[in-house]
Amino acid sequence: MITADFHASRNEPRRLAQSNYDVVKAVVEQIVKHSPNCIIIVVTNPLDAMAQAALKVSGFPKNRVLGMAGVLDSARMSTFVAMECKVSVENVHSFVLGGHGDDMVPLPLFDRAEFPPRSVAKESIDAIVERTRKGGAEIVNLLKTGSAYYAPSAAAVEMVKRFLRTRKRFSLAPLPEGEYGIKGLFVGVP
Ligand code: 2OP
Repeated sequence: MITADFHASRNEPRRLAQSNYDVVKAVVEQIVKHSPNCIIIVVTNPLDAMAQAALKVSGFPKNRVLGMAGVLDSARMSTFVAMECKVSVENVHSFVLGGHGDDMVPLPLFDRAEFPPRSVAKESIDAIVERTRKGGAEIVNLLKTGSAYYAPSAAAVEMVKRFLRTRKRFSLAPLPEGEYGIKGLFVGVP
């Protein structure tokens, strides 16, 4: 797992890419040296650019370099849904697709929740979608310096567990080659 969100928020992708590229490159070189058969899960922002960098520097096939997006963002969305509906977060399953940033696509699939359907006002749904999109930035702004370490770390661990223990569907950010009509970008897909 690579995580190195130094110095800048994900809303400043150019500056972030410049400061994080060297870190990602150095870490990936060590990964390749010491663990040549591993799967790399890139957590570093800007996610697409850093996953591209990890793929290139590692020389790994694309099925061994993945971005960690959906699990983190879905967990945040589930939290907000649970707070709104006053149910346990354990009973909410959310799905967030697309890029990891303010343009991500949180899907308000409340019908998938394992609790009796209840009407959620459109304004509340819109607020949940918006807060999910800006969840990382919200934490970064609260911390003032550094990045949102805890949720990304927990989400990366959760992603590894799902790889190893379940075949349950979840979203991650691979490099599609035309699947879902997407090519050449690390974005969240099912
Ligand atoms: C996050 O979403 C900052 O991208 C980081 O926690």
